[in-house]
Amino acid sequence: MTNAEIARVLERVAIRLEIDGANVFRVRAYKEGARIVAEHAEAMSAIANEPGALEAIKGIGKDLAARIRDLVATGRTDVDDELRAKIPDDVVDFTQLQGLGPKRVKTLFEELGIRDRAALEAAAKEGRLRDLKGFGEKVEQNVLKALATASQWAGRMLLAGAWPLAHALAERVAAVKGVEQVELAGSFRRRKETVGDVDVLACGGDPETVMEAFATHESVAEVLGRGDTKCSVRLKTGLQVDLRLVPRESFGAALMYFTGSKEHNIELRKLAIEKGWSLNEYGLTEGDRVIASATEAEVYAALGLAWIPPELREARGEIALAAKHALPRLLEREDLRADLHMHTTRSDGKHSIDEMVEAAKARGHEYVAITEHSKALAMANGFDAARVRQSAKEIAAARERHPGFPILHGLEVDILGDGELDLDDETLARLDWVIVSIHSRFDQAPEVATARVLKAIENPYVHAMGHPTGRLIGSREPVPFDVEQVTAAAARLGVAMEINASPDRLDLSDVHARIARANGCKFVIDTDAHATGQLDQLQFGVFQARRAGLTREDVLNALPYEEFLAAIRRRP
Ligand code: DGT
Ligand code: CA
Ligand code: CA
Ligand code: ZN
Repeated sequence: MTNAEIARVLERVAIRLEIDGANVFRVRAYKEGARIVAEHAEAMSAIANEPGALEAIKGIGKDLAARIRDLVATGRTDVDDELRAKIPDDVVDFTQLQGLGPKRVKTLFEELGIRDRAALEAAAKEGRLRDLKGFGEKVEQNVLKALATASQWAGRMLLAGAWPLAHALAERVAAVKGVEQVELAGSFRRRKETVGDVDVLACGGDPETVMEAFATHESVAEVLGRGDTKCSVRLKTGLQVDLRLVPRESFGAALMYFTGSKEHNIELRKLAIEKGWSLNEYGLTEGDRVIASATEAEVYAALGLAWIPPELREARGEIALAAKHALPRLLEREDLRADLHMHTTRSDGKHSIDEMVEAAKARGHEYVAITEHSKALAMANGFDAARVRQSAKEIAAARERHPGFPILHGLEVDILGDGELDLDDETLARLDWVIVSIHSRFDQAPEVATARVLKAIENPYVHAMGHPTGRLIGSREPVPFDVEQVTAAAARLGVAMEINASPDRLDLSDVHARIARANGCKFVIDTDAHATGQLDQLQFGVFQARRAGLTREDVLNALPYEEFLAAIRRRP
């Protein structure tokens, strides 16, 4: 088992323990253990047999170490087996639904005996949730909404979740003797925020050996089908992966076809037909004559088009731009010089200012902003005015320890329900970098939400809007404010829109960011990291930016520090 797989088991044990009413310390130990394993650099499987090696990791005690050894050795552990026999998978998944934490799920499970999604939906529709202790009519409605949202995403996985699995399988195939090319195609290559399945293409090598290497990878749970040119597997995480072996002379055409999107392919095929040709996964042809097939660039060129980056292949006008050779030069990870949204132990982060700064430097950043929460998020130790004054001293001290590396004193200030900000202007004026975010009242009517956000960004001390719509992929719909109106106002006011790189946020979405760009907004792409490892997630924000057609010029944290300071919103 990989660290991610072990972490997932521990995480689900923690949730089941909580539903089961176990001691809070035990629950916390498993939760912490899951996080530590997920973020640990060495593979658990590599060190499990070294006496004392697991126990030596901070946060892993004797009990957890034994569980991890079980998982490494057999893929199972008895505490998990026992809890699974008691509490079904669906019930664990309920805790991911907006408005249902382990406490409420425990009530549903114990009082109503709800064991699966259908039963939950039925109970909510029949009005049987509202009278439960700690529920009410609002929670009941939210459960119905959350179920609808979740079913829309059912069967899909976050790109970031599929990322290590897909790469591991591709590497395994690439290592087979004779294999010449391997590419991850489909929505994965288009860097869509979620993927239905992963499509791997390869050429070269002995088909039997290639398929065998793929089908026997340790992450595979089940082989769904296997032939000479195609093999489909389901991984232990539930993700389906298809491998196709294609002829080397038509690898480019196959890569284009299986990268999609389907809508993009259809437009391309129309273009080919207009020229009296045909286009499929084997090539661009005129009768028996092959016009182009070996590389994507050749096929696009033969159609009179510039090569189109996969992130743009969604039939959103990219073909017309490619015909005029006017595609945007999309942003790249290397263009970013800073991360301007991160938390430390001072609010709800896991690492200190120094640890975050060092980690940011190690990732090549030239400056950062430290942005704790404001007081409305009491559970996250949000800052009040006095705490901001003290924070200024802490940041000044940190600057002394990191000469030549600018640290902006920032804050992520809550937008209250009525559009007021959580802190007064005098306090905001002390900060170098003010992000405003919505962390409450996600269920307002569109007009109310629009007025709320407009009021918030009118405040002259605001520099950027953090995870603007508040959506959580698979569990929470965006706050329904009018994106056209808000982004037009933001552009006029000089308030940047964030593309939050956290894999389950990716907020603004590609579609919303396109609207914002068309309205003239500037952007920041930030991780919102709550731990050093999460600073690596910046790439997922870059992918989303590319899908929105953003260039370096659109993004404030692509600027060198001095230019960044000159470009952010002017204050009174
Ligand atoms: P997914 O897996 O739902 O996240 O999305 P995709 O885009 O990866 O879709 P998938 O896996 O069904 O197929 C991979 C690519 O193969 C797709 O992007 C385009 C191509 N493709 C599949 N079916 C068709 C089709 O019926 N017509 C055309 N033109 N292309 C197709
Ligand atoms: Ca796919
Ligand atoms: Ca597929
Ligand atoms: Zn944040």
